[in-house]
Amino acid sequence: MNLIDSAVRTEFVDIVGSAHVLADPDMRATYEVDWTRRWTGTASVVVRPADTAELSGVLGVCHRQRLGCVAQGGRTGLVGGSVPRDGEVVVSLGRLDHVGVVDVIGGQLIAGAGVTLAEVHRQASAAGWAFGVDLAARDNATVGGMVATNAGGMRVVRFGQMRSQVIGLEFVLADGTIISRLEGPAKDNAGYDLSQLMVGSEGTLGIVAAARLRLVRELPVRATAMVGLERLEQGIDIVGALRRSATSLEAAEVLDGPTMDVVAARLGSRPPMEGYPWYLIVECAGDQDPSPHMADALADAPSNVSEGSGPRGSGSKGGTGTDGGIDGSRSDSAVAVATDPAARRRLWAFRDQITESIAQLGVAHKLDPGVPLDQLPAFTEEVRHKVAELSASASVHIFGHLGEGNLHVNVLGLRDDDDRVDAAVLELVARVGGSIGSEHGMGKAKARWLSLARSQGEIAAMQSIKQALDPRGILNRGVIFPDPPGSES
Ligand code: 2HG
Ligand code: ZN
Repeated sequence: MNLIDSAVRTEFVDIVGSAHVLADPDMRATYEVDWTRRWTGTASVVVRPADTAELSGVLGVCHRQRLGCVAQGGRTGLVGGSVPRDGEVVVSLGRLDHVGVVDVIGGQLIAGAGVTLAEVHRQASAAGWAFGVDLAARDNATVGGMVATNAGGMRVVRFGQMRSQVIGLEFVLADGTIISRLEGPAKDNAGYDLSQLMVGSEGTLGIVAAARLRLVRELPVRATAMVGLERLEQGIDIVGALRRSATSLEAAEVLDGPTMDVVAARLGSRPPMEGYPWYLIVECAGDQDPSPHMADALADAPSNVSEGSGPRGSGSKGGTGTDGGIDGSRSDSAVAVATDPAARRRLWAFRDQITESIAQLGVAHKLDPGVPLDQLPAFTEEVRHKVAELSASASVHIFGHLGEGNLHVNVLGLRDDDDRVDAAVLELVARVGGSIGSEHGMGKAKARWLSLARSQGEIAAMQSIKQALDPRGILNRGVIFPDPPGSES
């Protein structure tokens, strides 16, 4: 528990101004809970620096005073990595929201830690470029948090995770030292790449102030398909075939039947086909309409493929989704393809709205395993079986990024502090050689299971790095590494 006396508070006020040092419980409240409502705690104070120099000053005070601190962006990380536990200083990065001019020749953009993903997309697109990472949380997730967690999302299959978009960072070490790699040539191998070390470090090694991001070429024509699957294996085959044959596979997402049901209920609209245990959403892009290239791969779908069908999956030849309507009776086809933007958006709504739809039903336990593709179908069965065995009241929703074998397991109906299901699923993941933190990282939610995922040698090396960069252990205590026995935050 940090004790912040008035002298320390005055130091913060001198750096960021009194309007940006929030000590009043009402003012702190929104910073003390994350998007899921599962992760909450108490901050001694919330400090809101406006730029890198102020951030450095704030960390300098925390370091001198040995005050635990938590960096915070959009609070959409889902594993409790951005909220305080017990009296930490919350360093909110929302005011670092400057976006630089797009480098239209080099295809780059510099964005402050507090810039939302949606804003990065807007700026890139206005300059004739695109950004390679997209998430359903795009309106809230911010650049700093996305870098710190190596965010993935729905286009990893094409462009990789946040790590692949980072050319360089400006960040601040625990003692206030500023490291700036926002300028200079994009290709630079003079020693360790400290920017990349920060990516995925979950705020435990330093705090990101700004990022120099790589942009990608926007392919102008897109086709989105939803496919009803009798078995998950069919989806894996389709994605494999699309990878081999289609011009550019940009997304390969999957959701199970229970998840589709809750999303459809929230949207108040029916998907183009119903009654399947799994639904696949794939998107390809190209300079020309990619849907003809998709047809062969989609032929592996369980029922007839209606090449060029409208989004009802009506089987009509020729038009590619220009009728725009996907509300209506159950399609006689397992495939619906859409090419016009409105129809594509309606298909994507069934994916984009998943997390919100589940949150409406309660506070979910969220896991994000990555499992080798050949093990994935059996793994999902085992997960359902395990959950049913451990809790009669629990319901399971499985969805996620089929391209990477990264599925989200959301379990509703469990007490917040009952982690038997979490433990069982993570042990299962480890047994099949998967990742227990495939996308969201470890946060506080999974720290206690780190040894399932990393060898003793790896953990020791990670701890040496932590010790070197944050010798007083002030940054994001309890995240990634479990607390040593008997310690306090
Ligand atoms: C997604 O893929 C996000 O939509 C959120 O990673 C996953 O809500 C979740 O568990
Ligand atoms: Zn995800």
